[in-house]
Amino acid sequence: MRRAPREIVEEGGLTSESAYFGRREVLRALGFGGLAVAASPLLLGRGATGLLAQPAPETFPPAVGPKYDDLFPAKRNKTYDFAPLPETPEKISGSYNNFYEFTTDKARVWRMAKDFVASPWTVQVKGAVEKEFSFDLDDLFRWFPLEERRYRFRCVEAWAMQVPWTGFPLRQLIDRCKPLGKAKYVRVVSILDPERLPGQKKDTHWPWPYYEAYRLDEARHELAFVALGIYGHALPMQFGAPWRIVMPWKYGFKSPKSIVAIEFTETRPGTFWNDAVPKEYGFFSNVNPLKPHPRWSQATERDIGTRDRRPTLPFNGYADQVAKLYTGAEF
Ligand SMILES: Nc1nc2c(c(=O)[nH]1)N[C@H]1C(S)=C(S)[C@@H](COP(=O)(O)O)O[C@H]1N2
Ligand SMILES: [Mo]
Repeated sequence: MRRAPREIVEEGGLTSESAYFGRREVLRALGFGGLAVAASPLLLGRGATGLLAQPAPETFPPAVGPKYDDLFPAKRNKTYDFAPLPETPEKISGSYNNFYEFTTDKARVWRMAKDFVASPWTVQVKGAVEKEFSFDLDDLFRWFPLEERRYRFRCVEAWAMQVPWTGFPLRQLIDRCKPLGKAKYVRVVSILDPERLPGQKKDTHWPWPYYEAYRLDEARHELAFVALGIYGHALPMQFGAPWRIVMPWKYGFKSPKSIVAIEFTETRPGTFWNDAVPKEYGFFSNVNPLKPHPRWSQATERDIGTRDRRPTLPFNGYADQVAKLYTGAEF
C-alpha cells in the first residue's frame, strides 16, 4: 500500500476502461509498470509478456473447480442492494485486485492467480472455543444455505466497486465454532504458502501470513459476511478463494482472503496492516470521509467501473446499520 492509491485510478484523465486497459498494455509493452521508470532490457523483456498476454475475460473460473456448481447461483437476499449504483462488471473487478500474496500490481493479480487450485482446503478453529476443531470445503459450502448479497466495497486507496457476493452471515460460522463467554475478539489468518504465492517469497518485509481481527460484536453483525462466491459462481482465486470475509462498512483490507484459521481471543489481536504501518491503518478502520489517510483524503472515491468520482459515505453507506456498534473514537 506504500504507493497504493492513485497511480492507476488517477492517471491521465482516461475516460473508459477500454482506454484504460489498452493504455496499460501499451505501457507494459514499453517496459513501464504502473509507474514510469527508465526502460531497461530487463523491463522490456517482462513487458513483452504483457503485450502477448490476453486481456481480462468477461468472467473467471472458480478456483475450487466445478465441485460446488450445484449451489450457484444462490437466491438473492433483497434486503441488501447497492442500488442506485450500478454493478461493477466482473471483467473490471476481476482484473483490479489487491492480493499482495501474489503481487502488488493490481492489474496482474488475476494472471498470476489463475492456475492456483484452492482445493483441498482446511480451516483450523482455535483459542477460546469449547473444543478446537477443523473443517474442510464440503463443510464450508454445505453447512449453511447460501444467499446473494449486493454490497458496496471501498478500498482505503479511495477506489470503490459494487459486487454481488454469495455466501452466508459470518455469525453462523462463529456460532458453529462455539466461542466461550470470555471470547471478545475473533482473529482470522490467510494462507501461508511461499512456494505457490510469489509475493510471500519476494516481499519478505511484510509479516506474512496476512491476518485480520474484529471485535466479536462486529463479526456477529448481520452485515458481516462469509463470501464463497461472486457474480453467481464460486470465487475465482483473485477474489480470495475458497472463502473470505466481507465487512462492507470497513476499508477493503479488513476483508481478508483465502482464510485458513479462525481464532477466538480475550484480548485485542494485532492486524497485518496495523502491525506493518501503525500510523496509517487502525484496528477499526471504518470508512470515514472526515478522517483522511495520512497521505491522502478520504472525502471522495472513484468507482472502478464507471470511473465516476463521488463523495465517500460514512461507514460506506451502512451507518444506519452499524454506527451503533461504535463510540466516536472508534469511528
Ligand atoms: N489475504 C489478503 N487479503 C486481502 C488483501 C491481501 O493482500 N491479502 N488485500 C485487501 C485489500 S487492501 C483489498 S482492497 C481487498 C481487495 O479485494 P478484491 O481484490 O476482491 O477487490 O482485499 C483485501 N484482502
Ligand atoms: Mo485496499
